[in-house]
Amino acid sequence: MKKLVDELIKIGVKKIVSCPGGRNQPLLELFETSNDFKVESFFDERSASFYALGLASKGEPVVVVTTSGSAVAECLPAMIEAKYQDFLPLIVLSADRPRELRYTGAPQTIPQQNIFKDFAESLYDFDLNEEDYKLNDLKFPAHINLCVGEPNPLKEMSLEVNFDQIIILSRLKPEDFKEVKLLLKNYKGVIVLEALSGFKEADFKQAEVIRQPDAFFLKMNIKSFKKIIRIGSVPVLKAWREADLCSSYYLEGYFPGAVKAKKLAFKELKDFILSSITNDDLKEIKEVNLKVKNTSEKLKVNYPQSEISLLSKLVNKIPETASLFVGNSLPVRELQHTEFDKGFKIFGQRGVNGIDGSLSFALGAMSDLNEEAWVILGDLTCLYDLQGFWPLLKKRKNKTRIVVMNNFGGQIFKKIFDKEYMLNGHQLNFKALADFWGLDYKNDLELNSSELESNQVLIELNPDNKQSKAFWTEQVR
Ligand SMILES: Cc1ncc(C[n+]2csc(CCOP(=O)(O)OP(=O)(O)O)c2C)c(N)n1
Repeated sequence: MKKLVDELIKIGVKKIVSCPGGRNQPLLELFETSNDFKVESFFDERSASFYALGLASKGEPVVVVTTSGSAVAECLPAMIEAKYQDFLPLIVLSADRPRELRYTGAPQTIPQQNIFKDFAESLYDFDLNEEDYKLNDLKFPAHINLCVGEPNPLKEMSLEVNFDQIIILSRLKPEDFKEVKLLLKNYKGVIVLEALSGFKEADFKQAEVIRQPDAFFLKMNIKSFKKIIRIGSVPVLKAWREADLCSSYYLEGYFPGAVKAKKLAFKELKDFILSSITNDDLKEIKEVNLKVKNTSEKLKVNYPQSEISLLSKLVNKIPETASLFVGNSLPVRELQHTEFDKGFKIFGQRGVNGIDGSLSFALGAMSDLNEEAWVILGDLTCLYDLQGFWPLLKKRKNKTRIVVMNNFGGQIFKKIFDKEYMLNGHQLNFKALADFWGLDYKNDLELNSSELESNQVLIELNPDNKQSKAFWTEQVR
């Protein structure tokens, strides 16, 4: 990777516009620790690439560095403008998942190597393990796609297979909801119940239901299960990515791009599940599950201002009849820890896990409802879609509550990498934004329902980042 950076120095790159994400962190580390570059950080790839284009219009090549998925796609308009403004020297450098994951349905993996093919004059597709990073015949604008692996802590764990099967139940299309509920009503095995599934624990009285899978699978290797049956769309749970796709089964219609996992039509899934009712002794699983639950209940008391505690209190206030959208990245993960047992109509944006367009998606998905619509977003996710409030100018039938979990930057990356340059930290608050769009503003969770009378409210929550960190650290201990 260092060789690629040297190539960039050779062609005269001095300015880097960085858009942090999980995948491009090793690249950003190289740019940040080099004295050869001036690095400016953005969270919105569309603005970042136009900013880079403005810099490039002065003549020197400028690189915008993105993570994978829709983040790369957000650079398309600037790439188009670069070409049609007489080939301005813009370079989009995108990090990609390892090549072997292409076309496997792995999360945040889209075929992005040719995404600018009609507009970039040079396209390169490198793999981290390749020696040769030569930018031969470079013409502008250019796209360099770089496949980067990511460390996999679960690979270190023992590979003993102790249990037969586990079901991961995530978000379903409305037309499949009832049938799946019926199918699993008397199931006696283990079900991971994702928060976005919209099911309640009480829907599966016979099963051992895991509600906090991220914590659970840190204590138990997902590879202890011989078969992993995925019902619904891409799980939020990270560990399922570690599972061997050859042992994975999924319901037809939900796993775009998968080639190795085994597809089952609903009828086959039904036969498969009913014929393989597991005889596993679930004692160990029950113990781990209980331990995870008890720990998180204790932590909610000990750290009342942590994000998970605030989210738990919030979810308790939301009427069961409401619809709920939960954004990436921490909010949706944290919802998995709140153990709410309400059958919300629930939405997320987990196709490629983008933080772009979330508010707009949410308001579209929840338009024309009679019941309350709740939207929970991280601060950068909200800022990414500032104009997404637009539909609220027209009178909507339902009450809309937009909750911003303002932890002052992309704290997900502080949690994973503990590097300031990944954070896009800020001191902004959202009161002025509420005023601008004519929404009521609250920033206290001790709201009583009369305070939530008005039709459209923006609620800003400011968690204590130290408490949030302590919660996570102790939860996974
Ligand atoms: C379009 C797009 N660009 C970049 C990313 C990488 N990314 C994932 S989470 C995140 C930060 C989110 O910050 P915030 O909304 O404040 O939520 P929190 O850090 O609290 O999870 C970013 C930039 C992404 N998922 N989608």
